[in-house]
Amino acid sequence: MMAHKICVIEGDGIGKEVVPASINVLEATGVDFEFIYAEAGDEVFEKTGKALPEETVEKALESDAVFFGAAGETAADVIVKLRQILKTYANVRPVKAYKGINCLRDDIDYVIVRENTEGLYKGLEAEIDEGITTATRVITRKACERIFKFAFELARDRKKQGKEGKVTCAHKANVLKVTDGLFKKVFYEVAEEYDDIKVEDYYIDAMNMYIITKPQVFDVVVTSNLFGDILSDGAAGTVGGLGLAPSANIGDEHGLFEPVHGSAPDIAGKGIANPTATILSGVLMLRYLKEFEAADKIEKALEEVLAAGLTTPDLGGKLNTFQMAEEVAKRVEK
Ligand code: GGG
Repeated sequence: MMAHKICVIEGDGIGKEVVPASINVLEATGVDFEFIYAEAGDEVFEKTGKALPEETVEKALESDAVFFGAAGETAADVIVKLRQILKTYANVRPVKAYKGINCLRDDIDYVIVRENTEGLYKGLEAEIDEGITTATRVITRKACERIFKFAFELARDRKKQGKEGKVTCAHKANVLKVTDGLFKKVFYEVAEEYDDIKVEDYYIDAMNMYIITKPQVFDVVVTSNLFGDILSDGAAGTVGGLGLAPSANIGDEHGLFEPVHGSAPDIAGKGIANPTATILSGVLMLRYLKEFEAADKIEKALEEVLAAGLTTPDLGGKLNTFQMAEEVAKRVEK
């Protein structure tokens, strides 16, 4: 077996802490990795004037997967750009309650699927006149069909594992009549190909309430780019916070794995960032690489560590980032 070639981009702030800590956990599995390090973000922008150097893009394109930390002020030119370059059109953000964590309910287990290539994050902003700015929201039939098919296939896979088999579409079609009008229309068209999967749709503002008032009813939630970015941070708050929220960016040719959180400049350098979101992103990466046994081992070890309260201070524990990751690694090695 060839080693899995992983492009590692720590990025900014706490990315420089949670990524190396999580790599220690990945290495504890014994899976053969070749880690190739690359730079991106605010720091490299200050040094070179480029937030996403060409060399980094080349390394990302040549790798089997990208393991990313956090973006800061240059997020639009780094992580949003990289997802577009790699054509990772589905941003998969699991929302799951783990034992030992103070969650809204202990039966929360759903996945937000965020369209990752267009919407308001297409980057089409302009100052059309002094004090008048615009942003163009791009919603195309092609990207809608692709993301809805992805969401329905995911719901089918989850149904096989005992989940309900339901896709909820979140949009604002009553106000954004043209763009979200198309989004909602294509959702129901694609749904016709999946008569084994239940469907429903909500306005994004109502959805924002429902992830708090009835999070246990959701299975797969699909939405557009900006709505998904906002919704998933709120959802993370219902299961212990951003320190526990992983994500996978999936395309037909590439996969990029990163915690949902950003660079957290308020705690960067203090060694107290929670590595869980990045460790779980590593679990998603292992499943993408078909290393299922190693993925299950890490998730089980992490569950034990969380349940035992061997955590960073955000979860009430006394450990630092590397100590918490080490507790997971020790249990993986056993
Ligand atoms: N690891 C994710 C990250 O760096 N997030 C910072 C951010 O601003 N991201 C924008 C986005 O997820 O679209």
